[in-house]
Amino acid sequence: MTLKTPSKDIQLEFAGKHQEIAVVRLSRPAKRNAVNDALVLSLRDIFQNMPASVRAAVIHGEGAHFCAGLDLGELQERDAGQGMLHSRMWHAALEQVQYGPVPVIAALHGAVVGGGLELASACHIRVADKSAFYALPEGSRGIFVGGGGSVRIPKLIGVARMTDMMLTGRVYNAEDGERAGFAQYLVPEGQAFEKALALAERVAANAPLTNYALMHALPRIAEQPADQGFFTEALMAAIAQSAPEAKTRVRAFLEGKANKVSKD
Ligand code: 1HE
Repeated sequence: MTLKTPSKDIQLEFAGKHQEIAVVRLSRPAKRNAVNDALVLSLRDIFQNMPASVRAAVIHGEGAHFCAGLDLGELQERDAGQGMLHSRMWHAALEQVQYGPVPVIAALHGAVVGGGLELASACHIRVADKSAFYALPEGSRGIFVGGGGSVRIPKLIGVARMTDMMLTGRVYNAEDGERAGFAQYLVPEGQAFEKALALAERVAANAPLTNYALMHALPRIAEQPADQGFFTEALMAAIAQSAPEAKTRVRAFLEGKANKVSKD
């Protein structure tokens, strides 16, 4: 099934046995999936209006690159006030990705740069293939990140690495990028989407409340002082374990009907 979206540069389809996985595709390959205003607003709308049947999402890019970042063609036309509003528009859209209804897995290949890296960093899991490379060319273009990158990217790779990338134009290849923390999975070229979809199917099979806790409670707990974090964790744990689905799943394990943890 395909849904019509406001921008022709972004597509939404559904995959999985029960159409429970949303597949969001940046679809502007001639411009390397550079993100213009219409596209960022459509991204926000897609996550805001996600059908309740969806349990996980995958974001990927059409063509040879995931995303070349902000459409620099539109940048030239903004003054300072408009620039502020524009950045806040990106924040609102990527907030919907990070704190929306379902976990989001980014399938990365080719350029993952500027706003493309900011989008990837708002996702919950990143799978990269060997063609992926990461950069923040804002540094050399005389601008700054504006899509939440200064908040989210240091959480993946640390402030020192991000500062170096922006000051020197350093580009991380796929292997170094995985080691630095950009991606959690590194797969052969051409396989990122397939791997992301397989992970989405596993994520979609979790109890929805567990996924909610991971998306909404964990990042907040991680920002809290330890004493408050422990308390919030206890609240979330109590709520999750009291859900009927948790009781059913634990009983199934005790009765030998659920999968064991296996390293294979
Ligand atoms: C673009 C953009 C773009 C490509 N805005 N038009 N981002 C950047 O600074 C990345 C700039 N892009 C690149 O470095 C390269 O394009 C790539 C490494 C991504 C791909 O290289 P390549 O050789 O495959 O493609 P290309 O020939 O450079 O580009 C193909 C076309 O896409 C070309 O347009 P054409 O009309 O001449 O065919 C490019 O101009 C166009 N294009 N990237 C506009 N970004 C919320 S704040 C976020 C801040 C930022 O993200 S700053 C942007 C950082």
